[in-house]
Amino acid sequence: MENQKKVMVSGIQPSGDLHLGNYLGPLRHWPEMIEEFDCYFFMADLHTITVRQDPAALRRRTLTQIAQYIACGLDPEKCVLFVQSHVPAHSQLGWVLDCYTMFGELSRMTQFKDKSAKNADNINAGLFTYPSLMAADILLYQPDFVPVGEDQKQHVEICRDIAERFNGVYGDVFKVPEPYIAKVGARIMGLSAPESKMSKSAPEGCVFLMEKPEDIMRKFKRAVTDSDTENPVRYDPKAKPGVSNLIQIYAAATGKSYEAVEAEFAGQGYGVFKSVVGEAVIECLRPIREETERLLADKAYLESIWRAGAERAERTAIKTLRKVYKKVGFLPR
Ligand code: ATP
Ligand code: LTN
Repeated sequence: MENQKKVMVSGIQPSGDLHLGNYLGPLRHWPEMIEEFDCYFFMADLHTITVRQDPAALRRRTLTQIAQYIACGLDPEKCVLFVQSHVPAHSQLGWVLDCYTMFGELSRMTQFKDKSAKNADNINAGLFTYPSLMAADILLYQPDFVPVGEDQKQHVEICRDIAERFNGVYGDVFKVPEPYIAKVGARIMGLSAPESKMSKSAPEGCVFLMEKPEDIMRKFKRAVTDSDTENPVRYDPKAKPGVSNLIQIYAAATGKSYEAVEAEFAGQGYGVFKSVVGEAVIECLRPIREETERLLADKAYLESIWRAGAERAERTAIKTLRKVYKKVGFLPR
């Protein structure tokens, strides 16, 4: 047991095109992990329908996301890539965990409150029980870590509570995982509204991975800064949220420290700074975009990846599901 590799699992919803926040937050770190850990990465399409979707667009984005995972460096030979809805155990365990998740704790979830405010005409039960399905996604694979951005920490915490509650009744069925949040890039803010996180729901301040270089540059040139002329390029998220966010993006895209970035632009104005950050992001994303386009032209290859991924994921998932069914007292088929 001791010598076994540690396990990681994570997913992103194909609810919009992947953006710089998704990339610099969690996704960029995943390829480093596949050498060291047993990793499961999936497209969270079941979660995506908690908000109404256009079916053709959902299919297209799921396909693009698989290509992007691979283009970002997730070698499908070295990790398991799959589509959540292809592995029924997610929904099956999700239902069981619904029965071990409390109304009160679901009501306190920040994401539920935010999304219900944004979708007031469609506050459906799936949006409410989103966290217990996410707990199922995680617990099926008995992982040690769940690499996500800062905003998902609360969901990993409720997953731990659900696992502990279940284990408290039935013994050690689930491993209780830890969130794994990178320091630089944990929360990339929007370019046009740096007080809220970069999100596809505010597209003018959001840089998408597949965007054209000239559009990316235009967004950076328009990025909100401030009127400080004394010592402009300085990391101070409270007093200078826009500038600090650009420093964070540049540091994450180039691997430089905040101090090195401040030194590099000492005495310079925002015009130069914004162009250099834009250029660094364009160069960071260029190979990903090109590789994604190449992969999307070979649908048969992508299909072979998601098929093999679903089989491998299912082999692990079904073991946990069987154990759970037995513990709760379901009659075996
Ligand atoms: P939504 O706009 O619906 O909230 P999103 O664009 O935030 O969606 P998600 O699918 O919720 O994207 O997030 C996928 C992953 O990317 C999660 O691990 C999340 O924590 C991370 N993430 C999303 N936005 C950011 C951001 N701005 N900075 C850092 N990480 C982010
Ligand atoms: N809620 C996550 C997506 C997600 C996820 C998961 C992440 C669904 N299931 C399991 C980690 C582990 C989000 O990124 N919005």
